[in-house]
Amino acid sequence: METKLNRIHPFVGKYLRKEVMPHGMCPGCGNMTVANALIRAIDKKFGSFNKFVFVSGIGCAAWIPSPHFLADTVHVLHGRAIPTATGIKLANPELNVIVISGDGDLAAIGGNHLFHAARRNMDIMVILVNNFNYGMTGGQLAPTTPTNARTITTPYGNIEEPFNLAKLMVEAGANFVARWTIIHVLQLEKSFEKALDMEGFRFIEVLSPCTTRYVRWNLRSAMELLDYFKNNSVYVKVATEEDIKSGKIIVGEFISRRREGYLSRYKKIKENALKSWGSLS
Ligand SMILES: Cc1ncc(C[n+]2csc(CCOP(=O)(O)OP(=O)(O)O)c2C)c(N)n1
Repeated sequence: METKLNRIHPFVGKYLRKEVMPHGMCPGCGNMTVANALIRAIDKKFGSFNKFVFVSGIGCAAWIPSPHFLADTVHVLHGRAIPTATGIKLANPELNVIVISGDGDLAAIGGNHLFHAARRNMDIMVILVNNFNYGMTGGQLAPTTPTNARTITTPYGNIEEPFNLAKLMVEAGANFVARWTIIHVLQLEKSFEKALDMEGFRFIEVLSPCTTRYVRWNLRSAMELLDYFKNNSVYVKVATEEDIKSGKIIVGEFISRRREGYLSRYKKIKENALKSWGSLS
């Protein structure tokens, strides 16, 4: 039946489940902007979710694919999206495996998995939605919370330094690393397109407003954060040392390289071992 929702967006019913539309994200949240950019990239390159698996942990960002995507999705234990995605990719290398989750899920409880998947150059794509706090559970401090920012667990300001995740992923060994904010929708879509074509570990960080938690503790409105993103984002290619030190948000591609992915190396090692030993049992 033709419903009002079908008419509103052609993705509903093809890529997004009708039953969960309109979605339950807070007004002003960036999560569905990320979903939109990703679906547009996949639609352009593949035309469907066929052969895609989306894996997420726990948190609001983890809800982007599950329950919203009309696709094969796996919603796993908090922090364990990357090992699950790794297992899926190793079991069936033909699948495109994409992890979508939050900064808390992927860089706090799941931090170890993130760094090692990048080091292995595991053939998965990871989209980390960084809203600077644990949104779902009430806005607690995360490893990405800016210094001095207020959260429910740091009401007088955060003492710690946040991780620079994009930089860390480059150092750890990822093939592709980009960072955008949710106002850079077209650039984000282009980065998704590019990453979809590559092997190895691909990491895309998206800075996004958590309107009900982080924004409420630190700013007057989500618009103020969007303005901040707009006025303080500097493309990585033109960023100077002064920009980095001045607290600007460095956006753009951090790295794009063609190091051999884990699966290709695994295949070669297996073939060589079989040649030498005849059988691996
Ligand atoms: C083992 C375990 N510890 C803690 C929790 C509680 N918990 C649920 S979501 C979450 C943090 C999510 O933060 P983030 O990944 O940044 O997602 P957001 O909600 O901000 O999008 C926590 C601590 C849990 N579900 N399981």
